[in-house]
Amino acid sequence: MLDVNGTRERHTQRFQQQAKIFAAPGRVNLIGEHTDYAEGFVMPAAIDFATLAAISPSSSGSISIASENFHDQVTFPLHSLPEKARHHWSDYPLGVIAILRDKGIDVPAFNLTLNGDVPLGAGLSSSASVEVATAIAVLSLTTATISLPEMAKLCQRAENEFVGASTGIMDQFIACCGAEDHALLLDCRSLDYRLAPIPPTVSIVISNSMVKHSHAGGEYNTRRTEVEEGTAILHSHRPEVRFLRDANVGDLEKWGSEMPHNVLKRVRHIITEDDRTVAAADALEAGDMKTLGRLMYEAHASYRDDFEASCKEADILVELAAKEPGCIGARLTGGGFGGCTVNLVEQEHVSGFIENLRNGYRNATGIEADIYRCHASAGAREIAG
Ligand code: GAF
Repeated sequence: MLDVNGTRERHTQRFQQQAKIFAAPGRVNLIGEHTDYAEGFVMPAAIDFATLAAISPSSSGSISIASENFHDQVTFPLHSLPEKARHHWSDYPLGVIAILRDKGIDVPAFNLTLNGDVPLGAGLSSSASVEVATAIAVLSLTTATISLPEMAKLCQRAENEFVGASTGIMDQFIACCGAEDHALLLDCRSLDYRLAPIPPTVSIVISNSMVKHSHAGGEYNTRRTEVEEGTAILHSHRPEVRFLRDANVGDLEKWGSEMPHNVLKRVRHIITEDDRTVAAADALEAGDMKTLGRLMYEAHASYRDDFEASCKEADILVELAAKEPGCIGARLTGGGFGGCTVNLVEQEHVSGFIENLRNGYRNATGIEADIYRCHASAGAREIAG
């Protein structure tokens, strides 16, 4: 439950000012993993975990950013803001400010309090929610008019150029443009999207393997490099293949043998994942939950076997979920190498599902999983008040 009143009060106590409050959600990706930077398709939903940003203008000539989660505060004069990441929680909001300024936006002095309940390091996009909450709050103090998709691109730049993680557009985009009760099919090339309603009879259950996930670790960037290596081989034969979005399974049959085996597998995951993701959106829109579930299981197998981005704990969670009555589909969600699985579960079975999954996981691994029943939520917004 987002602590809007508490965040507002603590901002007032800390800075002696009334704040405006903004929220930006975390996300769960239903399908389409590591396809965003290959200009392909993803289908995430925003969730009801979010970062709150309480902001007020300041006459001090400085910016102060307090984090309730880290029990810490940083202050810098506007004329000497950090120019690069310091491996500190404040890299994310400071990165956003650096990019806004780089874009020519006149960022005034301000006081900002950040307070989030997106589990950290769980693959639910806590970083994007911090970036987007910061962006929408800071922009409210300026005269700039920036659309939500544009804001997503600026926040992605903050993560790529300032924080130094080579991530795609998915997380920032859904944090900006998510919609209540809907998943969002995003074309990561054109940034066109369509919203697909999640039937009210279906619940999103997220199970945290408790294995920590991080983009800052080398694995995400290594996968990206492998994907680029495979793309370059296909491009040398078919110059119109600039990203794997442009490639198909036939290309792999012709030229896959020129790739190192690991590269071939990464490329195969992405090419087939794009097809699965578009098919999954069609299935969701048609109310064909059986097909959607099958595609989610296939996506997990591809993520595990071809992309090799799963971990044994996530595999156990998916295997256990698949045996449960009412489980439509399950897979590891997000950047991989730990984090959470997403499960679509028929509402009437949710309580039993959660209990059995928790017990089964404890018996198999000795780990106590955090399991969240989530709700597809709205993207970045001001909280009235
Ligand atoms: C992380 C990244 F931030 C996204 O851009 C995306 O690549 C995802 O991993 C994998 O699908 O969340």
